[in-house]
Amino acid sequence: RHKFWETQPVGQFKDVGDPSLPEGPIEPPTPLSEVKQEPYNLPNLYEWITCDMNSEDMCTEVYNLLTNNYVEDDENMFRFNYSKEFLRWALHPPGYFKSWHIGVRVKSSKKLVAFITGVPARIRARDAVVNMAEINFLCVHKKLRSKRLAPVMIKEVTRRVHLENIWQAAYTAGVVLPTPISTCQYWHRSLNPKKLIDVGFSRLGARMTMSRTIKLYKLPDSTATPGFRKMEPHDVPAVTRLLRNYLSQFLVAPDFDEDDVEHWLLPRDDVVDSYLVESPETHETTDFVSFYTLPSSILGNQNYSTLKAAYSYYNVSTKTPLLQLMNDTLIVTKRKDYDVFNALDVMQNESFLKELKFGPGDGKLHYYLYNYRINHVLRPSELGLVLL
Ligand code: YNC
Ligand code: MG
Repeated sequence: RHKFWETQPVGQFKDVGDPSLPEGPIEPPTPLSEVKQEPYNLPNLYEWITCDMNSEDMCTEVYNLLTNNYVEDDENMFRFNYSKEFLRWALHPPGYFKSWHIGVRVKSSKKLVAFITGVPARIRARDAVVNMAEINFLCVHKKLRSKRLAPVMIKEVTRRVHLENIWQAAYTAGVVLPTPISTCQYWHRSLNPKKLIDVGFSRLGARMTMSRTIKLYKLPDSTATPGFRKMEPHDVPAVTRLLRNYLSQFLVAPDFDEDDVEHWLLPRDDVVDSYLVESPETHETTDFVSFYTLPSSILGNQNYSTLKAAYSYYNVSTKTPLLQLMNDTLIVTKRKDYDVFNALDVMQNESFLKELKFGPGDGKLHYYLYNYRINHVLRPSELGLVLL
């Protein structure tokens, strides 16, 4: 059934729920000298390239490939439209390897037709902190689909990850593969319901008028929590402490140090935003929220071309109730003119989704680990990881 995935060191369907299998690496590392030194073969018309995302031209080529060929919803109404600035951020964390940013070109025309990336991350599974690659942005041009190019892309990124002496990976996908460590769901909070209905993202509820719907989703103009403010560079140590402590409760979560927090969480315009609560009395940092910006192209609508979406990232509440923090976050995103706020049901997100008028999306997001077995399927609330 899965001609490629059956050959890979991943949990197989026949093994799901077998408690006799040990947790941890499925295969031991091989000596680096035994890792294949040459790239995998591509069909003759194509060639591998390593993408320098600091080059404006390269970044534009990748941006164009993804803008036209990356992930769509089931009804092909929307397609992710990651910005160039976002791609640069996502691909340049501390210790990144340029060799893990992989493209495929047509030899004759030099046209970029496929892409896959990895970035290094320390991910904790129960008590073990494991050096992993986070694999993302796998994309094959629409005209080259179903030709078994994806398995070659995956084997090549795996080879290049192995060359850095890293043997595990984490990734998410909308499709079911062998085998998810967890299956999560997106929830959507309308900020601009009229536009969302006009473009077919949402539908007018039964017995609802447009004006009642607009009223239902209305938000106050200003945030409610005293001391709620944007994160600044000097906050990195306090946020790192807060986040490390918070993430320690989940079964699978990133192991962030200060350099990671500086990269992944310091605000960057239209890429990632973070806010925290600094207690007006003690000046302690007690709570934290963050979201990233990922617009979607609206396919074939006369009036609108992009949907501006914010995605919940990492949130921590110790003093301010999470519900209130997230309501303040909705207020911030509404003020910044986002159309919708999206959140997965991971971590403690379930505790605010319904109350804050999020509705469940269709389609699931499956989380996977490569060459690492977890012995039971995690509930989304046991997962402390958000991939971009
Ligand atoms: C997918 N999303 O099952 P079997 S997510 C992994 N992730 O293999 P072909 C996928 N595998 O079942 P196409 C996959 N989608 O026969 C399909 N597959 O064993 C498997 N879409 O290959 C599939 N981006 O080339 C099958 O399929 C085999 O031409 C079929 O290409 C697939 O980034 C794709 O959704 C997704 O661009 C490239 O459809 C194409 O259809 C496309 O004939 C739109 O492939 C964009 C899209 C995927 C977003 C993502 C995470 C990717 C993770 C990859 C796995 C990483 C493993 C760890 C590696 C490092 C290890 C270390 C150490
Ligand atoms: Mg293909």
